[in-house]
Amino acid sequence: MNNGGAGFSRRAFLGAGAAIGGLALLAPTRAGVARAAAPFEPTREVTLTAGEMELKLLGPDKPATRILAYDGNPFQTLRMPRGTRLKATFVNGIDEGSTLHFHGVRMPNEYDGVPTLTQPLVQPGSRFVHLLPLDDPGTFFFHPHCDETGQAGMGLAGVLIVEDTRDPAFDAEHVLCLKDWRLAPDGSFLPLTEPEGASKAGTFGATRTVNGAAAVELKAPAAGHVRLRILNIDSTRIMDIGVEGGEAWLIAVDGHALAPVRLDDLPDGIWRMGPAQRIDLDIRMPADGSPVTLGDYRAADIYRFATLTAEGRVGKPRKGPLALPKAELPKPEMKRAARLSFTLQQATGQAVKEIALPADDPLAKALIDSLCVGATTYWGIQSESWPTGANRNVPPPLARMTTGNSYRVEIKNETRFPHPVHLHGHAFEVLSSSLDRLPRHFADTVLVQPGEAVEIAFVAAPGDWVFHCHILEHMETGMMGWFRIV
Ligand SMILES: [Cu+2]
Repeated sequence: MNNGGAGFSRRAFLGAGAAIGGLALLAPTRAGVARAAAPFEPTREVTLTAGEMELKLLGPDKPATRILAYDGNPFQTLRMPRGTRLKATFVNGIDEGSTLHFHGVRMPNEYDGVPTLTQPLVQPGSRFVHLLPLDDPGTFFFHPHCDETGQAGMGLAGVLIVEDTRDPAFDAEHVLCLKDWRLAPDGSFLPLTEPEGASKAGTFGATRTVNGAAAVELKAPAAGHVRLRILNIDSTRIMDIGVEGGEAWLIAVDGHALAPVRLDDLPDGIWRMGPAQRIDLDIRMPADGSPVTLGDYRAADIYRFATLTAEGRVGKPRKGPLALPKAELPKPEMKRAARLSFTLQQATGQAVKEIALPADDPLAKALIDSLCVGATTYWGIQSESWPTGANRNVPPPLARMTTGNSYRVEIKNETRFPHPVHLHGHAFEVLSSSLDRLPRHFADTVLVQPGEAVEIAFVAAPGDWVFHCHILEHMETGMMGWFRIV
């Protein structure tokens, strides 16, 4: 498999059985704190097998591309009701190690899918069982958490929709997965990462798609309300999502409901979405049957990816917005919250420390040879970098926190590039932005612009949770740390 030109073969890990065995022994005790007292009784079981398949990304009469997908479906989409107890078995059918991470889902730490920190790498032909209580409704997704630039870059991702029977009835609903691809004219992949990109804004694809096509045409009744679940599953690209021709409201961010915001009332009339971020929109179709278009307005050359065409007409038009039920998430206690601050940094030579865990920490021993690491360090958080290249020492946690306590965390971006910052295992409240551009909302990933400081707050859940940039090349070249919550 193409490992994206990162100059580092993940196959080297195949010989690391001893270290992985050691970690497997550690896992039950390390994760014990997160285990719920009640036995987990699955109400739904799925198997997700990662493998290769062909998809015509360049066009119907052009050569096909061998992409990666779960169960032979590009962006395999699962739907299940809120309250589901999901047993998801990940089967690794590709030829390098992988794991499965359910992005944005609050869960016991042991099922979080971060190799070395929460579980061993799943070797080719092996499997790992995730037991997930799906108590939060919303639009989530899942993807590997090792060699993400390579595996997710080649398409390995799926959608998890947790439905809520209390939601208002929409007249139509569509899911839109936005991702670009780095393809040569013969359909093969170009290198998925290059130093010029990894050290700056990222290595961009030139073939832009929505649900694997250049654009889609969707149906909705005139005067009806359409729910659009839009996912940015690109490795790199930040998108400015805008709507023309109909009224549009932002009704959820990263799956979590917020008080509806008219898109036109946001700065520039767009919602800026970094990799891994999702939004739900309520779009009211024009009564006269005219179409609505959706686009990414970030570049002068607008990418119009979807057209909503009227088909039929609703009997009783409803005004908007159709708000979702209020998100039921742990509410941080602002008065008692401890304050922390982390700075996103560009790593220049010695600027990033190489500090290891204490040698007697059992985790440190288990990490050797089993990390999914990039080739070079370009980035850091608070003067620490996730291991890259020959440095296999995981830094100490960025913070040690106490389960159930509230934390108010400032994220400052001192670099010249935007970073979508993701915290595993939590839904945090985005409180404020120094650029004053964000409404207050819950999220699992927040985009922090150059020079911006964003403040988030959350109630700490037990476990070792990574905190990282979701521009995959930034993550793999150092911009990842972790919180230890006990
Ligand atoms: Cu970044």
